[in-house]
Amino acid sequence: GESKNWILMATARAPTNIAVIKYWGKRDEALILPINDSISVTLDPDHLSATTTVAVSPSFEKDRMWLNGKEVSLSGGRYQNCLRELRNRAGEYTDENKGIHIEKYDWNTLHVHIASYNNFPTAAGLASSAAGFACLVFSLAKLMNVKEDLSQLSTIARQGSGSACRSLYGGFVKWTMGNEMSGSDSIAVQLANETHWDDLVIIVAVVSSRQKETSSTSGMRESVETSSLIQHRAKVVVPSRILQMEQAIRNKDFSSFARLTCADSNQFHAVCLDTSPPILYMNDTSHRIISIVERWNRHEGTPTVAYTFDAGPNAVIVAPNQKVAMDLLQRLLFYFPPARDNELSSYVLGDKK
Ligand code: 2P0
Repeated sequence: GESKNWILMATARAPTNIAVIKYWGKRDEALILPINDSISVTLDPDHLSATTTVAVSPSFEKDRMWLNGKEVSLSGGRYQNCLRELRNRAGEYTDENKGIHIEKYDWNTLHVHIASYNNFPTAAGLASSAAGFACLVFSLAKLMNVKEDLSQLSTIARQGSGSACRSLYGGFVKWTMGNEMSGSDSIAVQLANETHWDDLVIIVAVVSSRQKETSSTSGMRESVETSSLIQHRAKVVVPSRILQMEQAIRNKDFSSFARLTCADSNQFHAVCLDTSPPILYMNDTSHRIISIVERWNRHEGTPTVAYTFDAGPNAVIVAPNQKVAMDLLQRLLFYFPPARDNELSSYVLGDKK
């Protein structure tokens, strides 16, 4: 019979992304279809990224996955949906030297092994599902010889975790909510690549490494079910902000970019507070950071730094350049001296390339 003595591998790396116009709320839970468009910045892959190696061999008896060296279950619906979508699009592969020949339909019986690492401590409480699913989908697509473009792959990554669809591209990315029931037009689109506006600096200030109490998935479900503000946000506020944000990015208009970023973070957290029971992702330290940055911007007369908070207390601060980033960091270190206690440990992640 045929040799089972071969193994084929592929490796990829994908960074996480930070939303400046937030995704919060689904209209379809299974397909992960959002109730509004969102826009994000993809970070430099040297920081906060996932690296995934995937392998296939006839000797593998089932699909398996390891996350940071520990085996995790692939039985969840999201993993299964991604694997099914990729297997449906897999192509044939031949390597005559190694005696490997894989037909399209072979992918339905061949099993894969997936090993993924994050280059940041998972315990830091920083989102990892965006980088993780983007990387998983991209590396498997390479392994399985899937001949689809990134926008098609983004519809698969989206079914792993909504925000993951935005991490397939660098630079500034929009996730368009789409209209189709099938989700075929709920895709990521690159607004500008990583060379555009590359003097922006992103600082992640780790406020707490504790695991968040309400997961994004259940949090946004509860918001959709109970918040009335979320409807106004999705239908009226976000559509107008998306247009303004696209323009600010195109024109590298930092003042507008910062104003919209802060306002959208605050409205997302207002929706959380408007949820019943209320969801409190930010803590006292987060609120102090908002006050410090708001005072800083008022002192300058125009926004010169932006803050944004996701489903947890950690602050993400965007500065227009290294100089402003260093000045702001110095101010933060004055209010949160590292010697005293670990209430806040900030580190610069460099420019967003
Ligand atoms: C975002 N967040 O746009 C928003 C802002 C958190 C706050 O996307 O259920 O992990 O897997 O689609 O993508 C976090 O939610 O949720 C998120 P699922 P996801 O980045």
